[in-house]
Amino acid sequence: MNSRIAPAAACGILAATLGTAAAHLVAAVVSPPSSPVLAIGSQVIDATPTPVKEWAVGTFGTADKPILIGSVAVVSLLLAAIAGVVRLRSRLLSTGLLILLTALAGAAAVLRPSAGSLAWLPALVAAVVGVLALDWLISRVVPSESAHSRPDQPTRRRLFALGGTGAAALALGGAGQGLISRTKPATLTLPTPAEPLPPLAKGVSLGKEGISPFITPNTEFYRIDTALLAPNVDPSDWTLTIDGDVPQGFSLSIDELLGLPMVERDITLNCVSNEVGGAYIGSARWLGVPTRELFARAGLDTDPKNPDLQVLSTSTEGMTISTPLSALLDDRDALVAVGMNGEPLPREHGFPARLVTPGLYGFVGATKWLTRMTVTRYDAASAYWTDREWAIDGRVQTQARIDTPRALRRIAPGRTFIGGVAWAQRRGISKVEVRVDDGPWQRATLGAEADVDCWRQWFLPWDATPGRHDFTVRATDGDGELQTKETAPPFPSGATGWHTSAVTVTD
Ligand SMILES: Nc1nc2c(c(=O)[nH]1)N[C@H]1C(S)=C(S)[C@@H](COP(=O)(O)O)O[C@H]1N2
Ligand SMILES: [Mo]
Repeated sequence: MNSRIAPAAACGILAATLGTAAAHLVAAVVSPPSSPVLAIGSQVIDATPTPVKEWAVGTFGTADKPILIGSVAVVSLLLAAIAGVVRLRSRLLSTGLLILLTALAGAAAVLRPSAGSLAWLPALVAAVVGVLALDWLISRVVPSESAHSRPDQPTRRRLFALGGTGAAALALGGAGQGLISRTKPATLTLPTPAEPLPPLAKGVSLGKEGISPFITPNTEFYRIDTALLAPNVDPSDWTLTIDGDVPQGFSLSIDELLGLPMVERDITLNCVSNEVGGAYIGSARWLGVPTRELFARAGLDTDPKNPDLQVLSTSTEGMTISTPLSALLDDRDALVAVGMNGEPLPREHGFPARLVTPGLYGFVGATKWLTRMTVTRYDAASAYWTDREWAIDGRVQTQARIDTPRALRRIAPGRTFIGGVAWAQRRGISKVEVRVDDGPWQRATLGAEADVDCWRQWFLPWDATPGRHDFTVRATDGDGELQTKETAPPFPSGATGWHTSAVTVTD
């Protein structure tokens, strides 16, 4: 018996891998998010409790997704191994187990908000291929129980069956993955803005090596979302709907949206999950339609400051985000953006349209792959992160970050500088101060302000003397308020505290 368990487990794993790979390929053709791997992964993301998610983002950063897929794979393969071993006792039971597993994947796919009408198909393929492959592999690979049955295959043939199945799975899965990543991203032609911004003033950039560039290139812009696969939205199938408590709801096609007068705005966007000193922040020149105009077109005539009202926005893959209605109506120019630094939104950043709300963290104001904005009351509907206990009021905290010298570097003695960025969207930055070791607070030089909703660069000349040195930085916002020294973690309202850093200066 014992000599049969390991081969049976191997058969289970390879049969499930082959089934999953075949399903991945079918999904690549009919609807990528319905691949068992992606569908189950997405459901697990949504079901993960906030503290675990925070821990994962904090520990693995943006590698959290590959790690999640890996964990799901390990658990699935374990169950597949069990199905293989069970097959030795009962064909019915092991087939049942495989069908149950694939049915779960099918349910996960069908329940995704972006599920197409064929979302069940990949799971069915996984079930059929998995069950047939297990039958075939067991008959080829597992030694027979008694001498009375058929003679065993030679070892060489057994290994060949296992290896062949593995190779077939690699080929199918690889072909699927190739198709998914090769799908040509859709694109569109941006209109010229009705209200263009002048080129950025020279002074916004201090021209100092090591300080974050004032405008973050699109390819380096941080990406945070729950989507395992960034939706590949076909603009010709896409609409933006404004509805809910508005007199005249309406929908716009992409051409209708692009035909509306567009404005440009320089806005810094950051994630509530950003630790003090963290990298989940970037600045871009956005092109879009002020949300105010869209709600005016819908005839909205409620009190623009009513704090009980929200806009529940929905994305094509089913994300929901609550934004205070007041923030989308006031003069801050929240945008339905279609352009980012002169290009259509990259797929990872919400193509073809996203919300950008200055002064609010992304999780309450920056819905990507936006498709609907519903005016409603906070007590009538809740959104994804609100359901996970994050703050409703997602106003950004004042922060300053040291970019250079990089933490824990060894640098040469002599004249150098300490530099970075500081932000307090909506309020602006009026002062940045730096303390070296236990010295006095020294006022840093600020780069010019492009907009109160954009970060500012800062630097302080410094004579580096041999030994270890600690830096602390703190910002004061445009209202004269010093950023709080009290430290808070990102959950639930954004991290606070002063950023510190240290370097060693060589002799
Ligand atoms: N559809 C969708 N939109 C989303 C999210 C998401 O998970 N799904 N994440 C939000 C969060 S938490 C942030 S910080 C910003 C990040 O935008 P970026 O990836 O373009 O930097 O997008 C927001 N919009
Ligand atoms: Mo975020």
